[in-house]
Parts: sequence; structure tokens; C-alpha cells
Amino acid sequence: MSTIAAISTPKGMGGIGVVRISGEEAMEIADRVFKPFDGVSCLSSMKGYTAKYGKIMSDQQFIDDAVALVFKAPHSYTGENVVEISCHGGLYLTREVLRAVLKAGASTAEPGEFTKRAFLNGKIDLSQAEAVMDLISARSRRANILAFNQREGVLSKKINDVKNQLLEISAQISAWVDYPEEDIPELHSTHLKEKLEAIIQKVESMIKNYDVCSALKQGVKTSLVGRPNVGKSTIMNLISGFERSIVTDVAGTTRDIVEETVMIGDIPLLLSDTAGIRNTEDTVEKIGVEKAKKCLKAADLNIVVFDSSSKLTPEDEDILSLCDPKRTVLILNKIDLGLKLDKTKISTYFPKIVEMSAVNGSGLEKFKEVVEEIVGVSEIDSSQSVISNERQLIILQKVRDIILSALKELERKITLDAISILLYDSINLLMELTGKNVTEEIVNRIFSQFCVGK
Ligand SMILES: Nc1nc2c(ncn2[C@@H]2O[C@H](COP(=O)(O)OP(=O)(O)OP(=O)(O)O)[C@@H](O)[C@H]2O)c(=O)[nH]1
Ligand SMILES: [Mg+2]
Repeated sequence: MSTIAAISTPKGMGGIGVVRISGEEAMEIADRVFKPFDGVSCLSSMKGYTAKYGKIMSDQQFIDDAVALVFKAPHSYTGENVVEISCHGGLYLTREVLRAVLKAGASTAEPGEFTKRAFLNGKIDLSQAEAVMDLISARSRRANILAFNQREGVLSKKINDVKNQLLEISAQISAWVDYPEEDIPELHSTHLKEKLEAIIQKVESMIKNYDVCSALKQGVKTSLVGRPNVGKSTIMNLISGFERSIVTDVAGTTRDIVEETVMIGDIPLLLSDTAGIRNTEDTVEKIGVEKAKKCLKAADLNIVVFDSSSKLTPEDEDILSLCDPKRTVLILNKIDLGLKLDKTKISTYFPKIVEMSAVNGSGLEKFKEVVEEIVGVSEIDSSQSVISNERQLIILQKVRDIILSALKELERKITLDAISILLYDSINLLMELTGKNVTEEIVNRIFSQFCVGK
């Protein structure tokens, strides 16, 4: 494999910038551009995990002073020889250093190629490699812990456990089918059934957390709706921490959708402040109201705002009729003006209710708790293995369905041969998850979603 290089730090200005080189000739190539200040040593003769201070030269021209850190195969991220050159950060300098390294014989790394090599060299399996991407994009502590566990192999271990159990059952079935006359204990179908059911449960528990985890990663599409003047935009500004939406005491202030991503604890909400919903003849406002309704329908979470200092109106009830109670939070706003709204009428259908004053900030803590409950983060155990993308989800769903059909076959007393074939199918799928049985095309597709330099 060729020796590759890329800038591994983000584009832009920074204290340092890192150019990473990986491949058999990493040290030799680095030696052509990096000259240690002590004058004698070269990187090729250095031990792994050691560093030198020196200068970067290209065509006899001084580019920058830098630190070169040497990793010897297989003790590196990629499993190959690696040199990491830390130079001064900045678009121009890091690019110049990379250019010098490429001139000296390295080729440009593809997106995700360092991690791909780590996978191909057996340093990590595919689900761990996918976790590296999650780790980089994690926006909260919990998303970070989940990705970290996956990279540490928690998911891979669970997948391997399930796979080994399936293999064991298949082996028993095969032995019994192939050598019925031997002294192999007869397979009890109830025993077999119990084992398969236990496996289905394990697979289900991995699938179950997917929605929550993808909410943590990608954010929850959230609409902020209600009739005009109830304080939606004030709440938008309170949650986002700055004056994102225009607030006035005129009903019908917000006309268009105003979007902002906000963090509620560990959960990113993709929040849309909308026009107050009411019947109106105003052409512009009418369009805004239609947009608000569309936004409400498309959201995963609806925040419906009421003015708690006045009675519930038919307009409020119309808005509620569009919402699914399971994914709706009601905010009784303007609580500082005294509660006049009768809660009992709505709380039977919509139990998630928060009293708030958007002007003085009261109720924000309770709001956070309620959102966490609805999204389900409180239920997930961060030490658990969770899947993190559609590819993994689809494979696990297939595995579950195949084992379910194996169970059915068992109940219909179909031959054990047929069951054995189904079990082998599911074992193959599980191996696809960790990358032991995966086509080059899939591997390439996964790593192409990475950024260059990772
Ligand atoms: N006393 C009190 N006033 C509030 C509170 N929240 C908002 N207001 C006031 O209510 C008025 C309307 O607030 P907005 O945030 O613009 O209401 P909105 O729901 O976005 O209104 P539209 O965009 O017109 O649909 C403003 O004068 C706010 O200062 C609150 O908690 N208490
Ligand atoms: Mg508004």
C-alpha cells in the first residue's frame, strides 16, 4: 500500500496544525522534508513514540519549524509506520507542509483513509471505525460517551456474543442432523426455542436504543407552535440564549419560520419558531400560518405554547387537535401574570405540561426534564452498546426477522436443516456488522463519509 498524507487538523487558523503521514515509507518520506535541529539524527532511526524538534524544508526553502512524532508499525493508529508533523496552525503553512510531504513521495489520503487502514490492518473492526466518525461529530457529553464505548468495542463484543451463541446452536443442530445415530443428546425444541428467544431479546435491545441515539447525534426536529402573542419567540430566545426571533406585543409578529439549533442538556433540538396559528385574511400571515402547521406535522417533538394568564381558547384546542400527546410538551407561559387557564381540561390527554415565565426564565429546568423524558435519554444506559447508523440498524433488523422465522419453522416442526440454514444467514449478517464479511464496496462507502485526515 502506498504511503499517504493529509492535514489532520480542521481547516482554519489554530495554534498548531498536524500533517499525518502513514505507510511503509512514512519515516523515509518525512526525512526528506524534516531536518532535526540536533543535526545528527533522522526519523528513520528513531524509536516509536518519540519526537524530534526540527525544521521543514522544501526545495532548500525553509517553511516552518515543527515537531515530528514517530509511531512504528504496528503500534500506531493505522497499524502502519506513522509520522505526525505538528507545525504552526494556519491554512497556508499546513498546506505548504503537506505539499512538501507530497512532493517527497507521499500520495494524498482519501477521506477516512487512515481509519480505513486501521480497519484493514485489524486495529479496529467496522463498527468501531464507524464510532470514530460519531466521536468526531459528538455534540454532547452523552453522545460522546456512547461513541467512545462503541469505539472501545462494547458493541462488537455484544455482536460477537450473539454470533457465538448462534454458532453453538447451529453446531448442535448440524451434529444432531448429520450423526443421528451417535450419542448426541437429543435437541429439545423447547430448549432451542428458549435460546433463540433470548437471542432475539438481545438483538432487540440493541435496536431499541437506535432512535434515542440518532436523536442525540442528529438532533430532534422540534416545532414551537401556538396562537399569536403567547410568547413563542420569547421562549425561542430564552432557550437559544440570544435574540434570535423578533418579539413585540403585536399579535402576528413572527411570519416566517425562524430556525436555531439549541442544546437542552445533552439533546440538540433543531428548533423552529413559527407564526402564531389563527384564522387571518392577511396574505403574508396566512402563508406563515400554513408553514407553521406543516412544521408541526413534520416535527418529532412539538412544543405548544399557551398564555396561561387567559382562559383556553377554541384556537388553542384546534392546535392541540393536530398534536400527538406522546411527542408534545405544553408550555403554560406567562405564569408570572397568574394562572387563569384550567389545566384539568388538557392534562388528561397531554400529561407533559410545564409552567413557565419566558420573561424571568422560570420553568426552564422542568422543561429540560420533560424533553429528556419524551426523547427517552433518561432510559438509555450510557455504558450500553448502541448502534449508531442506518447500516447497522438494517442489518440487526434483518437478523431479528430471520431468527423470528427460524422460531416459526421450529413451531411448525419443519426440519432442523432449514433452521440451520436460517441461522447461518444471520451469522453472516452479524459478520457484516463488524466487517468480517463485508464487500469492498461497502467498506469504501462507509469510509468515504469520513473527513479527509481522519
Ligand atoms: N409577562 C410576560 N410576558 C411575556 C412572557 N413571554 C412573552 N411575553 C410578552 O408577550 C408578548 C408577545 O411575545 P412574543 O414572544 O412575540 O409572542 P409570539 O408567540 O412569538 O407571538 P407571534 O410571533 O405574534 O405569534 C411580548 O410583549 C412579550 O414580552 C412571559 O412569560 N410573561
Ligand atoms: Mg413570534
